[in-house]
Amino acid sequence: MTQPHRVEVVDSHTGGEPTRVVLSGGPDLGRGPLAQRRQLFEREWDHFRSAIVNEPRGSDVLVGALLCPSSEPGCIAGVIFFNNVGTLNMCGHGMIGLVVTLAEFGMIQPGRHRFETPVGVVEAEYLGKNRVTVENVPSYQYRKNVRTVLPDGRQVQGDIAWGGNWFFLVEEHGLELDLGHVEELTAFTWEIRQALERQGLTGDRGGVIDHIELFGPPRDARNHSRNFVLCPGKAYDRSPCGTGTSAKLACLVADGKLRQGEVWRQESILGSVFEAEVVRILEDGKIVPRITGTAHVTSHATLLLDPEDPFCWGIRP
Ligand code: PYC
Repeated sequence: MTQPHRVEVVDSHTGGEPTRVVLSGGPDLGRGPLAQRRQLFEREWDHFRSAIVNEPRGSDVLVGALLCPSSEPGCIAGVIFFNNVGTLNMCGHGMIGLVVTLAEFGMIQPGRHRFETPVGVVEAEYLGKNRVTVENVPSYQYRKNVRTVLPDGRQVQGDIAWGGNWFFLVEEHGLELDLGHVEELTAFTWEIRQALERQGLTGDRGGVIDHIELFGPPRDARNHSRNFVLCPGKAYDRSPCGTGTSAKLACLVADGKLRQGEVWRQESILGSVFEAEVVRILEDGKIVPRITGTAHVTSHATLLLDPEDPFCWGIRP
């Protein structure tokens, strides 16, 4: 009998959205820029991705974080985030979950730490008491007031923006953003996602718009807005979405609705909150967003990957 391969993971959630950090037992992707190692991970290790986050060990909503050595000077680690259908460019809630995990296991102290991601270096500050501020990659509004047409002829207007992933941000939709309407919200945003693809609408340089974000009034008067975010594999983000909030800030600044240093409190569909602000506006007009949120560790486990198990590599479509 072969021994199962052992993978040490720590699970956490950030405002309700789960992250599973692979501490050991992950593939060795070598050295070199993380963007290249991400491609190798996608090409050769997709079965591992699926084993970690998909059923029967995980679920559609889980985001994985593979810790790697960094190739960038000054970074303490590299991280490749992944989900039920592939890898992510960046992940804000995942970065908050990762930092709280590393702090809880004594691997970092309160203070600032830099991480390499496939789309740039991200600085995170562990503030103590489960709180983390993430200074995300430069974010920008790419196109404003873009119309897409759904199969029933309805037109939906939104902005295309980058916040570490590509987003389509919609203000006018007439839907209630609450948990009682998740099925309707998922169906609507999935239709938008497919319509964008059919019409060849993308981010800069053909970037696939794989996150759809709806906005509405907050439930809590201390907040500025509530959102519903559809993720690439059709799960919705339980947190306010760090990269989505970064994209939102970029649009607010581009539209003259938010200034550098002003705080934007983004509420999720669950009511959990990210506090966000623009810390710098770069010469090319891109913004540097800062997102603060809270994560809690929920488990520390050893996953057993037994190749004789017919579902060892997860349930994949
Ligand atoms: O927080 O950036 C984020 C995120 C992306 C997908 C799920 N969460």
